[in-house]
Amino acid sequence: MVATAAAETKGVQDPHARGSSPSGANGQPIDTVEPRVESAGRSVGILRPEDAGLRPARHPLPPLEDCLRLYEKMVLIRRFEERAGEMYARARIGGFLHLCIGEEATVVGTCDAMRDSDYLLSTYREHGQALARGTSPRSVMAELFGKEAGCSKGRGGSMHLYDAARRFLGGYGIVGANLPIGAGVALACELSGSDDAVVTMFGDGATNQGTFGETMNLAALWRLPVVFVVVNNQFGMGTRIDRHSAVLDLSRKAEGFGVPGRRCDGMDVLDVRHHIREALRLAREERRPQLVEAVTYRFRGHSVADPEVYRTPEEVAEWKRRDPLETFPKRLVEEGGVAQATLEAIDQRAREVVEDAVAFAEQTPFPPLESLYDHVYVYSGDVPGWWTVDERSPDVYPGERAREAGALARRLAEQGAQHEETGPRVGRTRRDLPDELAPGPPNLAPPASADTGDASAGGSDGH
Ligand SMILES: Cc1ncc(C[n+]2csc(CCOP(=O)(O)OP(=O)(O)O)c2C)c(N)n1
Ligand SMILES: [Mg+2]
Repeated sequence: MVATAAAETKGVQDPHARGSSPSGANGQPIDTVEPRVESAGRSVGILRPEDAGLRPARHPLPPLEDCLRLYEKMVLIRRFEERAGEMYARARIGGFLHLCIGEEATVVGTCDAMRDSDYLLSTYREHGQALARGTSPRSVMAELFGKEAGCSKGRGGSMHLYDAARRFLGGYGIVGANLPIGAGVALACELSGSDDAVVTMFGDGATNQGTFGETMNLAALWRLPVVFVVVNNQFGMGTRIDRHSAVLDLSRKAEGFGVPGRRCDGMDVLDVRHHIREALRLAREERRPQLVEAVTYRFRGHSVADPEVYRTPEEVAEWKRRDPLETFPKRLVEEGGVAQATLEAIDQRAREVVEDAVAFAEQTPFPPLESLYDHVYVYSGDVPGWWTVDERSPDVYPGERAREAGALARRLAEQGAQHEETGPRVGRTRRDLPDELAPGPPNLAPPASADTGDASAGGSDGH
């Protein structure tokens, strides 16, 4: 049943095109609730690609050079993230760590369809995007370790990778936050008269955010050169898609705002690349923003701290049978005549690159204490100091000026550095500051806990 509904979306009408009607694809009314798939006696959303109307795609293999590049990137991401997970368990990496293991075909297929001059924005699950765009594994691993040599100078960590040179604009911890920013970058592309385009990737959960509709509306209205990629791994933390979204066919979710969509097999790197290419062509050449839903699955938990009580091992095993790191190389051997030894050498090389990245991240230094406020902007009021943004002044005060402030700034820096050990656990605000700097009653309200539906996942602050 779901397969039928999804198959119909293949021919989704572009609302910009003449003769389109307010009804859905092929003139059919849009159902807000689709039939559920039953699994093990439970009602669930999409469970297998087949249920989403996706048959194992039969795109012919591209030239060998392309095939090996795609495989190499997917393997690098897989090996990188496996090692990152180990490093997190050994407390070499702090904060949160969200792995995209299982989703590599979606990441690599998307990035491979882009030009180097296009812009990419992602979520907190973005190590793969940085690596696929060409950011060095050393600087990504160093960032995870919080080191100065990291691609965000150790300030961002896992969730805030950034590489302006490769036009990778982050890494966003707030669900749905990158949608309007991506549209803004696309508007800048438009206003500057370039033919650069923007790809904004986000999760199935993010399609429920207000920013989703707001962004789709403006993107369609202003005909922005942007492609929205919904990485539908079928869960928002511990909440399955059929418990968080009334519309299960996410490729249609932006239709009412004027952004047509298409669905692809997120476990097939060639299918993803094919659809993103076409979507980018429409966005770039015809100024018609597009949405692409990639149906995929994450093999690991939401973050590394996830007991995964919301799904069964059988379900995970079922999806692992479609692991792109298994199915794609199998095709390369069986249909492309690639020698197994060639693939093994690529894998071995990826392992070595990752080992080198870990060794580099281990030995490279943390940012020096006196640089604590460099590259940091804080809105005034929350944290007092010269390095804040002050709404009463037209100027933005960059962190570098903290040094000019002398001894007091130094005292603040030292207190900040020691805060983990000496500060109160609750609130993490101004309690500890010297009286002369305390800006009024502290806000000690405990952070709101995230609603994770039927099971908890991730860390205490919602990640
Ligand atoms: C605005 C906002 N609300 C809630 C959270 C807590 N949170 C972090 S990740 C997440 C799930 C998002 O799921 P999805 O968009 O499907 O992305 P995925 O993690 O599956 O890649 C939630 C609710 C947040 N970071 N930001
Ligand atoms: Mg998700």
